[in-house]
Amino acid sequence: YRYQERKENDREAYWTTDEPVNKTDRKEHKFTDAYTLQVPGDWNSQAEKFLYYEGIVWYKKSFDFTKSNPANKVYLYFGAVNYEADVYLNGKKLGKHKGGFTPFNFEVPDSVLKSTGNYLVVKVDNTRHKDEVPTVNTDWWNYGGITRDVQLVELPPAFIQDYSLNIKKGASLKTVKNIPVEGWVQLNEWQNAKEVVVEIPELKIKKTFPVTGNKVALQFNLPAVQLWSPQTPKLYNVVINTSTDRIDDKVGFRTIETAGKEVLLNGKPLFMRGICIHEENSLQGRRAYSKQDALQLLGWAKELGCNMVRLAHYPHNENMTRTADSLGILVWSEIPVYWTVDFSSTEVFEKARTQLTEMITRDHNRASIIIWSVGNETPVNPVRTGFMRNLIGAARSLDSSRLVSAALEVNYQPGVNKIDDPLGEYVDLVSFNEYLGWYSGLPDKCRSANWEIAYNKPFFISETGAETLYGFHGDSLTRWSEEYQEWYYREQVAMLKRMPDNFAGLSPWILCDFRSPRRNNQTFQEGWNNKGLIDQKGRKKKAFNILREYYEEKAATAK
Ligand code: ADA
Repeated sequence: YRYQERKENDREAYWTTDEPVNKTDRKEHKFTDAYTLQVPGDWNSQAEKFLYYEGIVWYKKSFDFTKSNPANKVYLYFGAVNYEADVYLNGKKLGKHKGGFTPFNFEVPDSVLKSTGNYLVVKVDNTRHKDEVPTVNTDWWNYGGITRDVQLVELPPAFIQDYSLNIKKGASLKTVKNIPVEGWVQLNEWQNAKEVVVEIPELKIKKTFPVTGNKVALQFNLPAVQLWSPQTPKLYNVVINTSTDRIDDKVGFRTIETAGKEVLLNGKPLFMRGICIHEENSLQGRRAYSKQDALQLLGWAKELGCNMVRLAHYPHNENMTRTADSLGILVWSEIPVYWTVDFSSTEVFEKARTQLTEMITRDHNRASIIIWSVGNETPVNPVRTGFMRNLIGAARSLDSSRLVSAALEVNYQPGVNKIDDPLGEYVDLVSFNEYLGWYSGLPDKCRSANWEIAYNKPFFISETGAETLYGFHGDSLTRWSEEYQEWYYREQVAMLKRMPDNFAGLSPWILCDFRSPRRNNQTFQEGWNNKGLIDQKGRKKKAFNILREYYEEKAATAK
């Protein structure tokens, strides 16, 4: 595996096929018996024989439930089901949902709900299809199942659906006194509601707003506030009351914007010391879902010196974004428009837009999230650019208070690496993935790299990385060795130090080794993508320290 012994760009060295390996032929799997599966949880990791299983699983569960008030409404809420869910209660179909990483809910009619012996059945299908989002090819494991919490939610007939609170756009943050805040409260019905009361006890704020429609506009000033930032992730309890319903939440106040070549957090230049993360607990080889999982992943990111994470390549569970809020870690959140989907199809666009809407609806009150990403490495062509541009527009109209980006590809030309994807025109932050020294050439290629960014905007390296197997050692020319990855990071860091001044940060690929059906090099992969800085057993590879040193240096030099 010494570099000289292999051809440059020898893709065989990285994976054996571009098509996913079909170990998932359903005919081979005639599982007819019943199993007990944990929810939340993917099925693949719950029994050895399910590891490769892709197809249909029927879940059933019975429960008793008595409403505390007969007039109340009941909803069945799913944090996420991968990919398709058909939900039945007591033999009646409540609804269907597609999309593996976002929440959905169905109202449970009184005529269906019983006080004892309710029978919930969910048909889950994770079969990949070309016309879905994501499509057939992904470089991550297609964990199937009810992967997040399911909740039965009881609400008063008139309830609060959603709310938003943000520092007013353009507000001056020169003093932390009297900062204007704006927002809204969304009610499912408003005719009998008189007022909405918003309280932030710690700031002694109690404001009353008259109800004149479903959406109640909020506007008030914060007398003195500690802004949310990675250094001071201050969260305030917010209580929203109508006469019939009440919401308790914890929110942080901060602004995020770009100005010329810079990203500004609370009006100050920000350098993002990031890392990419998959929603996976590598130690247990399963989808991550719990608060403990979030603390482990984000804790490692902190140890690395990060102030930011890119949650690739789909919306992660809410524990991640809530934990990021409390730990003070900035977040890039993404929808799985990954590589090539059918960009010419309006149905596919609607599927992507639905996931974008569900992601933003769930998390738009999380201070940690500063970037919505509409996709990853989509190949440049006019049809795709129209599709992506419309998604960017959709993200902005759902939430104008954050940056919009997408991980773009580099246009490699002789002597110059160009970032000239036409999408650069429409995003706030020009982001791209590069693997100089892994997918082509040696890491010292970075020394002569010439970057040309066609847009006068801040730019961000959303991926860079090299594979290595923890504990495999050699000289730095030995591919897959820890020394090669270490060298790769050294050369990358040296290159980053020469980047133009609109360089706003990076999120290397990736925090942990992760499962991927594409990665079938038998010596070094065996179904894992090993670009992690941390291996399957939680052990840190040598390159971890290279990146940490760079981040320590960046943190010390303010920006
Ligand atoms: C792509 C892709 C990632 C990851 C990476 C790799 O850039 O965006 O999902 O799989 O390749 O490891 O090669």
